[in-house]
Amino acid sequence: MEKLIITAAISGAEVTKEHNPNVPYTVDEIVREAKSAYDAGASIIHLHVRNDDGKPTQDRERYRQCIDAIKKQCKDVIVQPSTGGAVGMSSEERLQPVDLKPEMATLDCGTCNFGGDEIFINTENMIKEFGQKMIDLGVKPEVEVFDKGMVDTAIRMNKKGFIKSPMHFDFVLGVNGGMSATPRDVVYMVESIPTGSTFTVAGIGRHQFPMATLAILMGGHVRVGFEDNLNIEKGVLAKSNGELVEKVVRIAKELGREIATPEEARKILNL
Ligand code: KMH
Ligand code: ZN
Repeated sequence: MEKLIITAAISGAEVTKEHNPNVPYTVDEIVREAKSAYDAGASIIHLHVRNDDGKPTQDRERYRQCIDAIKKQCKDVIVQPSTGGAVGMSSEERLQPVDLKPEMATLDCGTCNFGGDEIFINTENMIKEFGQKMIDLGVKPEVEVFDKGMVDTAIRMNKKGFIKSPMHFDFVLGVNGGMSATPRDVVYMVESIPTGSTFTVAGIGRHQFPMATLAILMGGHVRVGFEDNLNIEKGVLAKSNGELVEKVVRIAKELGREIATPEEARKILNL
């Protein structure tokens, strides 16, 4: 089996210090969390940035500042900015970090409910615009899908030339409004992606470690981090993103799966 790529989604846009005081807002806090994850074995940092008061922003310069600061501490890490941003942001706002030509960025392939009255909007034209911009700037998309219809949309976008092959998917499972997080869901998703694709599984909340374990067993890759889950175990807040990554590394070792370095991750993902 290929080595395991661990992505740490260190910050997100929805979680706050009220949920877990270790959620990072400032540049220094973002770097602290990225370094803890990298030192523990993460090869990719999935990044959302904030203003110092915690408000999510997609500001290009704030991303530049954070990425430069992360790269100083974690030299070879792959930084993958979000183009999802936070619910309600415009396309223009969300696309800003792609101008920095990161190695990767997320490309969300459909609209879904996001709990309460929230709707995370990704129309077909938006997906085309985001996909084309990533092709133009040489950025590899991580195709984020919250249900099976989004896999089908990505495949259509791939056929129309808006996403290049081989595609790399992130199955985000367990969002209120998206697909549930059971072994059956993961098998269905894996069987639905084109041959030659790679995939990561991100389980939300209590689903994080069961989904990670399943992905490890099935030859996929794993995303953990505060964006998706704040607890190291039931009722116990994680002290850092590094602690969440360490737990995945322990599970992977027990199951005989080696951890990919950033260089190895680049080869597996064709970066
Ligand atoms: N914050 C969510 C609305 C992404 O990073 O591409 C969207 C999100 C997806 O987190
Ligand atoms: Zn995200």
